[in-house]
Amino acid sequence: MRILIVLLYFIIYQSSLAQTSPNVILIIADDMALGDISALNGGLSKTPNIDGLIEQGIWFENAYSASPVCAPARASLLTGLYPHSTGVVTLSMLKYPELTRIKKELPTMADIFKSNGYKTGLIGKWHSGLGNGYLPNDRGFDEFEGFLNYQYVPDYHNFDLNINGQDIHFSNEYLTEELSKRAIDFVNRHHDKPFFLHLAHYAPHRPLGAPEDRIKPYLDKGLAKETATVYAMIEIMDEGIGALLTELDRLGIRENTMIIFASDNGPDPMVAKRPNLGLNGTKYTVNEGGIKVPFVLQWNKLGSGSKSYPITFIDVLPSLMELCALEYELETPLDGTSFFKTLTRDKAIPQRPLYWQWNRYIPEYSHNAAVRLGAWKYVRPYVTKDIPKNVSDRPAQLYNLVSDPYEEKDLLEDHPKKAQELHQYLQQWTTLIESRRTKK
Ligand SMILES: [Ca+2]
Repeated sequence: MRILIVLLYFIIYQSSLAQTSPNVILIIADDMALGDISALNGGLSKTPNIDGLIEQGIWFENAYSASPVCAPARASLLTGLYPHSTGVVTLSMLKYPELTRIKKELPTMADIFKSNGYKTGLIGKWHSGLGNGYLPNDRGFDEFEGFLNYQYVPDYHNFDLNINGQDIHFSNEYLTEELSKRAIDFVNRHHDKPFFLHLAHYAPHRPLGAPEDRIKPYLDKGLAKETATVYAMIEIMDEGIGALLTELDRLGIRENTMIIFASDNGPDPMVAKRPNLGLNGTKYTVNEGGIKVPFVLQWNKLGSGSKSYPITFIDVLPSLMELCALEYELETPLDGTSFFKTLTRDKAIPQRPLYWQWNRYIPEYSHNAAVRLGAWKYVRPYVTKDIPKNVSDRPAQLYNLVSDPYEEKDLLEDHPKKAQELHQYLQQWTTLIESRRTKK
């Protein structure tokens, strides 16, 4: 009888969660490291509002992007598929338009929210395709106020924004503050109906830049100029998030608004080397430092806590579909798994292999590829930043992330069977994902 009552409670609780059509604000920082969060770095940086979300929300201790670089990570987030299935496998939209746009036949997260009656908006970075039919307003976003690629932002104080198809130049504003202001305006205009807002900040992506008076306190702490600038950029983004949360409170919609904050990949090694919790690797590599990212989901109805099982960006869309009871007939089954039930019950997602691979241009799967299964991670190392022309002969590595989260001790020779098992997983995934990628 007790089991039945508990079960009924969960069914009623879950359906009441789903019936509310919560607003969703998905905030993504660009190239922000886990170690850039004040709560995790002993106060070296200043991120009180992100810290607050972590304290009040659900913190995913082992959250991963789907890629160590921007465009593939974002395509994955927006579709619930591995980057290779989306068609977005490299970075330059101008040089390789066909390798950097989400396939038209795939619905995006925005398409799905929109078809369920949500008002949808993207404020900030797109980087998921150029050309007719591939722009944000074509891909489910009712409103777009942002930049299509890096050419729009030669400087944080001197940039263009595309406002629903029209480019407008800004020379006396600071990009991050402008995006925060527009996000607040969006929730003001749409607070009386369900909305999905994707706020895709550029901070702290290069070109580094922030007002001198915001950099100075970090210089006074003895930090190098570049690191001080990155922390100032992040602090300004954090303030904007705080202002957005205050606005939700003022409008009386905080209770019914779910907020996700994450970063698209690890810190850029070209700028501002800074501590990242001791993780090995950076942006561009499939080592932990390249793909392990901040990820917090805050919604008052879900309470607070932390989850230790691994998730990746492919899990976000299926989870949001369940959390918001979104209906959509998907022709391509999603690669990700919903973590919805783990939030309302004390459970974990069943163990499954998770994959990463990236190189510039057409994928060469022997380069910079990894699979994680439980504690184990098998890595085919990063080779070169140039387009690979050959199969990599660099030896693979095997790590136990529970005993060695910093990937310091290669256990391949000690555990050849485990390495072989994971190698086979990676091979099977490669075959499947490449056939999907090249499917016409
Ligand atoms: Ca990025």
